[in-house]
Amino acid sequence: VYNHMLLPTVFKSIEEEYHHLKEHVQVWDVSVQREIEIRGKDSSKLVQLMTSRDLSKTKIGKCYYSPLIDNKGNLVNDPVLFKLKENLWRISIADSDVMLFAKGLAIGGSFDVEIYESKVNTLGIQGPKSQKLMEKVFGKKITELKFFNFDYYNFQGVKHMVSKTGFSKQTGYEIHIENIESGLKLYDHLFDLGKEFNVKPGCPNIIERIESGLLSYGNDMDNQNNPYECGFDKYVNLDSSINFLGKDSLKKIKAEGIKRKLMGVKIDINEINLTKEEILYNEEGKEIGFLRSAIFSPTFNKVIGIALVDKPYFKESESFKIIINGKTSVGKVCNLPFV
Ligand code: THG
Repeated sequence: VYNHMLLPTVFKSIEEEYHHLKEHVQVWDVSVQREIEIRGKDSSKLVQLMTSRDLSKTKIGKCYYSPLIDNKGNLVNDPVLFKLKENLWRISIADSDVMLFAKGLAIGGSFDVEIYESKVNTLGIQGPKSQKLMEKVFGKKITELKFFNFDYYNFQGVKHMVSKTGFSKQTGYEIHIENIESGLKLYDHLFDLGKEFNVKPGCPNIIERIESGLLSYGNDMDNQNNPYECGFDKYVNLDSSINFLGKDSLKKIKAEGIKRKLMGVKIDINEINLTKEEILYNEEGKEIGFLRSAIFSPTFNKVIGIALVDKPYFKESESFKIIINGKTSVGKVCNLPFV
């Protein structure tokens, strides 16, 4: 369950789909990435208030991965922002209720804005052959679209917003469908034209996303974590004159230095079924962190994962012990991404 909707996590097998995603192209229904629109005179002021990323030089047609922060400096969400017009933003959210947070701020601060969940449903086209497929569907012009940009492309007389974004590092696009009728035709068309590229239905793949270091809000981090603990340093702009919630808290956190950090881990076992956060121990049996996501990686031939690791253990090659199903195994901390 993601944003009160169902998101598929696997069709046949996670490993089979992992290999397919890295070689071919997949079509993902990622409409759970609800898109919250903020429109009106104060829209830019409100969106800036919610994120630590400096939006003062943002441009229409560009996308911005931006941590949303509360007054304590903790993460509320980590959406992709789309600047549609000077006074119109779309916030493509991870799994938490951003619309209500935004409305609360807008009401409390008497902002002149309208906030609503748009009727956009997003299709992900991910994999190394995604550009070939998109070119066949939308024409040559789409090959000029750059990473984290969006534009509008014609399909059978209907314009669709397409961004070069997505929750994989295998290159890909997202089609932000507003016209459902055309969207359904487009869906079938993608599978018809995609035959020569071995297109398959898919969904965010946990092996690929962990290897690529794509973090998942609600799994790897949540409202107990600040952006520095998540390695989002480049999305925190404390030195400019922008005004956002938690700015003072983040200045303090930065000055004091973080006490824990999300890191990659490699564990010498061949399978894992993570149902709770498992503790990491050092040689002396001291708790040094906990595992938040994990899966067997056929590429590393061991279990890989993302763990919140305490200072001073959050460094490459630090070894730890972990007890899975009553059996003690060993592992090593590593930097993200894995590949
Ligand atoms: N697509 C869209 N919305 C989303 C997601 C998505 N909302 C929720 C969730 N996924 C947000 N998580 C991420 C995480 C990383 C990236 C995108 C969404 C990503 N990051 C770039 C990188 O790591 O190279 C950074 C881009 C930048 O510098 O701005 O791609 O998948 N629509």
